[in-house]
Amino acid sequence: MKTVRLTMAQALVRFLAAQKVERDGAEHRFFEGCFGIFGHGNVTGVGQALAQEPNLLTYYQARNEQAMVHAAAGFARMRNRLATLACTTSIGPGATNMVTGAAAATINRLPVLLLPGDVFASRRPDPVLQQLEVPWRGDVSVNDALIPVSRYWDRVQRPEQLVPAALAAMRVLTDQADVGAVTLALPQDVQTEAFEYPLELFEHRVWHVGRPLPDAVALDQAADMIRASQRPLVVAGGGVIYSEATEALARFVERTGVPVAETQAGKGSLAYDRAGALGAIGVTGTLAANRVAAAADLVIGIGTRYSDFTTASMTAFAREGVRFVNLNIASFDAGKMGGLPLVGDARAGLEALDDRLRGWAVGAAYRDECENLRAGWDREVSRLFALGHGPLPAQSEVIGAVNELSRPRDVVVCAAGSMPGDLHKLWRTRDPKGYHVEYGYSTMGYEIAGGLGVKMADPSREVYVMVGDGSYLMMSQEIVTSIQERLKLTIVLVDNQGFASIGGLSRSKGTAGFGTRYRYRADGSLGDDAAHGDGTALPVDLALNAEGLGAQVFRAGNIEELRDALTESKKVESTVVIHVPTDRYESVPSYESWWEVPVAEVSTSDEVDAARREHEREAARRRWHL
Ligand SMILES: Cc1ncc(C[n+]2csc(CCOP(=O)(O)OP(=O)(O)O)c2C)c(N)n1
Ligand SMILES: [Mg+2]
Repeated sequence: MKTVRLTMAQALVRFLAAQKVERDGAEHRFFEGCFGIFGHGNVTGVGQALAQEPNLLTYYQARNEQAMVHAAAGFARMRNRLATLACTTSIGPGATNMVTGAAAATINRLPVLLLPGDVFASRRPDPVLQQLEVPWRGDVSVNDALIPVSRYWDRVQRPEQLVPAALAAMRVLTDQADVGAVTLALPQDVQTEAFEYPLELFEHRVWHVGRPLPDAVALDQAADMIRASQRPLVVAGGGVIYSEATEALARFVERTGVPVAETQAGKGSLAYDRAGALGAIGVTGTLAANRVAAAADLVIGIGTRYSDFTTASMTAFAREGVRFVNLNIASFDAGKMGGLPLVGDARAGLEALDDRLRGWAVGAAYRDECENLRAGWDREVSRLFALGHGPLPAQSEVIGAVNELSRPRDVVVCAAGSMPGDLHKLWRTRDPKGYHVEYGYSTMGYEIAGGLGVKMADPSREVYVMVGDGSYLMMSQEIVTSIQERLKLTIVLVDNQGFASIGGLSRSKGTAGFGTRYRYRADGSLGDDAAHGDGTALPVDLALNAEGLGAQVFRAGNIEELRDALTESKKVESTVVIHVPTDRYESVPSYESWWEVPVAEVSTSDEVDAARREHEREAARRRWHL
């Protein structure tokens, strides 16, 4: 067997550069590059390897390790999980900064490869700078914190261990059911140790991503259930988009008349103006989708993991005897809601169902009812887009302006705060990849970093990052990276002076918005209103901050100025930040839905007690789906 003498890090970089993925006959690289922040734990290992052969794997510098994992995840999502970026860090804080990014990737079922440095395998210089010492165990390091948030985790203690570890990592990263963050912890000494690696390890290796069909008997059973139903509803999750099943779904809907409701990850499965498109479902759902869900007798979940936002904390599907058929590549998800599991690829499964349902369609009355609800919802969106609220605009108007002034193929990116819910309800999605809201982990700080990954994955599209002031303050530094890489982002910074979403939640539960507004401390104050404290705003200028990071900044005081800025920003070549203040108290209502958030059973406040009683009334609507 031919071998080549390389350090473990050099071998790893060569291996990563040689990995390919193929689906439907289209073959391409799996790793398009490697993000990294160097420290003593990787600069002379993985860093040396990347520097020695820079053409193998493009190196991207980031500002923060969490952010670079978000960027890699955003990239992978945009590429329908068929490509990603690796992330190399030093040991210690650089490594643990990735924990949040890893959790977000794993929860959203997105492939990212994390390569944290680790303490010396030899243990000779222990405790090395940044090493966690655990008196009761010798083989613990901070990288163990990545175990629960990784779908595969290994520590490469000897150079030859890289061979099985690298192959195992690729299996998980390309397995559509198992996918998530993969961590290979790399002790800093082992990274630099040489070994005679088999040359075959570095040959191009193609990982086939298949389209497995669900079991034929289960498909027959599912088709029987659908034929027997009067009011079926498809709940489209992220799996529809990742499997590129949106056209198959559109054909299915056209033929059968079964309407479609979308989860956050599934938004974009069916263009907003197609017959049968009921839009968002659940807590942040449309009136159309939530009405149809409440009366559905059969729910066909496709590629959804049924989060509480989708099921409205188990209150959305209210009809007695409602049944579920779940088409999902992961048996774990297919088995939820007591449903009939169809374990397989979304597109292949949908086509197989479609074949079995030839000649069948829902009744005309149901089709009409859904169409009326869809049209009614569209009018509600138009109303919210043109509220004319003042003096500060409402957030729905800001969303409307961005939606109207962006092109169909452009991408809107968001993650946390009050905007994901409003975007889920209101955004008119025209392209399957046009809507990118991270709402599995709802990570404050994902927005700009994730948006950067989206832009890297498809530079032909404009990327509109919608970020709240809170998220901006948590993680905006990748603006610098976007400028360095000449990857333009259009960032709409919606400034409502604090955590408006949680403030609203707090007020609705009797706790007056405690701790959610940016104001100087006022002793003894409970609420977030000026009336409670001294009410003085902080001398913070986020637009100036963005300017300082190198962005071209537009300050929009109202909707007209926002529209002008959006138009002007199209002519700018590098990253733009449009700062727009909004009215934190003017929010989009909820449409016949409920989210379970616990309320204190005893308190000294009448408001909290009332909220608790309300909570108990609503909680009584929760269903078991068995
Ligand atoms: C990292 C992180 N910390 C805390 C939360 C809880 N949380 C959700 S939304 C939110 C406030 C977000 O503020 P902002 O970005 O200004 O958006 P707004 O609520 O004002 O729309 C908080 C604290 C979170 N989702 N992520
Ligand atoms: Mg805010």
